[in-house]
Amino acid sequence: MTRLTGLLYGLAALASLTTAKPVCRDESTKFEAEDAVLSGTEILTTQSGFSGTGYVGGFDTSTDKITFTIPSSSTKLYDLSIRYAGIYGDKKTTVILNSGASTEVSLPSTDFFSTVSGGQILLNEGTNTLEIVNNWGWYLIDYILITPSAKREAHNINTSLVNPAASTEAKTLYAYLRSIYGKKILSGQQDLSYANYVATLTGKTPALVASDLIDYSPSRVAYQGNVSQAVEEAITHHQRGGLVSILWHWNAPAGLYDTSENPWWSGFYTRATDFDIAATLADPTGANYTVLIRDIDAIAYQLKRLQNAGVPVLWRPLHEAEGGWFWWGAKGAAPAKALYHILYDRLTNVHGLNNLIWVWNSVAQDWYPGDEVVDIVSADVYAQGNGPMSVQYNELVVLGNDKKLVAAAEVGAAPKPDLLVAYEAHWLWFCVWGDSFINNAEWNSPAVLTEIYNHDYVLTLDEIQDWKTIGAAQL
Ligand SMILES: *[C@@H]1O[C@H](CO)[C@@H](O)[C@H](O)[C@H]1NC(C)=O
Ligand SMILES: *[C@@H]1O[C@H](CO)[C@@H](O)[C@H](O)[C@H]1NC(C)=O
Ligand SMILES: *[C@@H]1O[C@H](CO)[C@@H](O)[C@H](O)[C@H]1NC(C)=O
Ligand SMILES: [Ca+2]
Repeated sequence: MTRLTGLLYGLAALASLTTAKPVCRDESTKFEAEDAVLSGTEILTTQSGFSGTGYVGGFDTSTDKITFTIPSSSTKLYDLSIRYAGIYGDKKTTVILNSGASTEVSLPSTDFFSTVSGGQILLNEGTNTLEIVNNWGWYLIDYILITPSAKREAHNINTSLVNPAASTEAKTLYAYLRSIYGKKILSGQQDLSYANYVATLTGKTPALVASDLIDYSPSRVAYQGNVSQAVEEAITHHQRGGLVSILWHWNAPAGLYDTSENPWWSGFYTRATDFDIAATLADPTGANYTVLIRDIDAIAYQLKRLQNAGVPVLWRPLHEAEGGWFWWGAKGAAPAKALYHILYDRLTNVHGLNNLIWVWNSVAQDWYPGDEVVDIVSADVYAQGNGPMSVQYNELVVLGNDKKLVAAAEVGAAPKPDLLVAYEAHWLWFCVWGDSFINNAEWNSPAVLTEIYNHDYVLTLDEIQDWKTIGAAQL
C-alpha cells in the first residue's frame, strides 16, 4: 500500500463515521448524482423511482454538467454504467474522465429510470473526476455505478481461414497473426512513403504497410492511364520482411458526375456518382452489372500480381460501407453485403486468389456479411488523443463472437500501448492514415509517435523478420 492509498483508506474510514463516502475497490460502487457537484444543473424529485434523495436534471446549455469525485484504491479498469431517465426522447451525453478523454454515450428514450453502459474507464489510484456534460441535454441522471471490469476471457480465434483453398503463404501469415494476438500490436502505416517517413521520425519502420488500389479502378485509368505503383510498393515492403494490407477506394464503374465540385477522381464518393448498386445488382444481365464485374476483374489482375510475388494480403474491400459516404454503402446494408459476396466468390472461385485474408471493416451487426466470408473484423476510428478505442474493440469482439481477429484498419491517431494493455484492447494492428494524420502533430505528435514506435508492446518491421518461421511452426 502506498502512502496515498493509506491516506485514502484512512479518509474513507473517517468519512464512513459521518456520511459514507464511496471509494472504488473490488465491488460495484454507486455515486448519487444529487451528491455530486452541479454546474447549471439542479436536484429534482418529481419523477418517481430514483435512488437516494433525488436526481439531477436541467441540462439545457452546453456547459451544464455534473462532476463526480471518485476515489479509487488502485489504478484499475472499471465498467461505467449510468442510471438515467430519457423522458424527453433519445438523447446523448458526454462523459469526460480526469479532464481528458471524452466519450459520447447514447441515452435512449425511456418512460422511467433505467441503466445504460458508459463504456470502460481507467481510474487512477487516488482521486479522479468524472463529468457528465450536457451534449444533447434534456435527460435526468440518478446515479453512476462503477464496477471493476471482468478480466477479458481468453480469445477463441478460429484456426482456419474461410477460404478452404487458402495458400500456404496466407495460412502461414494467419498462424503468425494468431500467435501474437492479445500479446502485441503490429504497427502499421498507410502508404509506403509515409511508412518511410515514420522510420525517419521514430527510428523504427512500421511492420505493416497498407496500399490503396484506387488508381487501378478502370474509371480512373480511363482518365489518367496506368499510373499506380501500389502493387510495386506492396511488393517492396513484403520483400523487406513486412506485412501488406490492401484496400480499394473503388472509383464507381460508371455514372461519374465529373464536375468541378465532384471531379472524376472523387468518384468513390456517393456524392460524386449516380451509380446505383442496388439497381445494378437487381439486373445481372444489365450493362452496369457488366462494368461492375469488369472492375472486379481489373482488380483481380493486380491481386494476382501480388499472389505471383508470394505476397499474402490482408484484403479489406468495401471499407466503411456502413457510413454511406462511399457508393457501395449508399443503398444500405443489403446491396453492400451482396456485393461483398460477389467479390468473395469471383476473386476466390473464378480468379483463384488464395493469397487473400478477408478483412471486414464495419462494426454494425446489420452490415456483417457473415462468418463464412470474413477472417478478420476491423474498424476505422478517427479520434484524437491516442486513446485505446476500447468501445469499438469491444463491439468487434462481439461482432466476431471472439472467433475473429480484430484490427484497427485505419486510425487518425496511433494508440498508446500502455492504454491498450490497461483496457485489454487487443487490436491486432493499428494503421495510421497518411496525409494530414501521420504528419500532423494534432493527431500524432512526434514525441508520442516515437514513444509508441519504441514501446515493447508494439511490433515494428525489425521485430517481425521471423514471422514466416513462427507461422510455419504452427501449421
Ligand atoms: C472456423 O472456420 C471454418 C471456416 O470458415 C468454419 O467451417 C468453422 O465452422 C469455424 N469453426 C468455428 C468453431 O467457428
Ligand atoms: C492498363 O493496364 C491494364 C493491365 O495491364 C491493361 O489491360 C490496360 O490496357 C492498360 N490501360 C492503359 C490505358 O494503358
Ligand atoms: C447504369 O448506370 C448509369 C450510371 O449510374 C445510369 O445512368 C443508368 O441509368 C444505369 N442503367 C440502368 C439500365 O439502370
Ligand atoms: Ca439519485
